[in-house]
Amino acid sequence: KGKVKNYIRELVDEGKVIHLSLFDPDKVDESQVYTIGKKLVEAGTDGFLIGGTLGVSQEKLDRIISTLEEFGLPTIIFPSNVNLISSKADAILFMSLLNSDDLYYVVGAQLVAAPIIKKLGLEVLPTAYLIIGHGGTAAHVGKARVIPYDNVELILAYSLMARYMGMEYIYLEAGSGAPKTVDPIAVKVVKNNVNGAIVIVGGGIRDEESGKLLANAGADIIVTGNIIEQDSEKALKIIKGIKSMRRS
Ligand code: 1GP
Repeated sequence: KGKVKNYIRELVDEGKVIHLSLFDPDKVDESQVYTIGKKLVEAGTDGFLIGGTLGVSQEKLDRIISTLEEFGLPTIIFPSNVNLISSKADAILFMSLLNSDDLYYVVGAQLVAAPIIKKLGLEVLPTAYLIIGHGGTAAHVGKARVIPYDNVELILAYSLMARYMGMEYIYLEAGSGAPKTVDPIAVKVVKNNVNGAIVIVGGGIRDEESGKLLANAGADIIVTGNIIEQDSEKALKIIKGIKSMRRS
């Protein structure tokens, strides 16, 4: 119990920045999952997130998790809805889209999911999901009242709220495929004020430089999705860049 949480905490305590590779079961070519996964692991990725907003079937989800499991790194579900729960995974980001206008994405799906997660015995990572800037498909489907990229005050207010509610992970999301990442300044302000919460940053990270800037700003976990499928060499560079960093 608490295996994934401890794994993350230990890496952070060692001063390392964590990289998670996101696989969207709807987008990825299944026959490539093992080959790509192997390269990511060799480059130093610390684990896998599996999830996507549209068109995910349970069977495909299970198969992809089973393939990734072979690398011995944590497999974590990144759910967009209740259909993305799998007993094959090690843990699930139990997310609430705090800036959604639709209660379903704040507490509704979570209500339906909770008893299922209990039955499966999945490890839960309590996560505030904040959609910022571009927001991508997730913002549209999740009816997010998107927080502007430069509204640091609002990003911080949401993050503090999440922390005071007891959430341990804060995911600052610019949206998959976003033209611009979350602003490193926002990451810095959040990290400095959330009293040890793990800050996850993702959306639009396509080069080593952006990954490093966000990590330098205080991101504990960097997530890359699209770039893995679009240009795996670039993805490997991002990982190596992040993994070469140490915090004091
Ligand atoms: C999306 O944060 C993730 O939910 C990753 O985004 O696909 O743009 O890397 P990208």
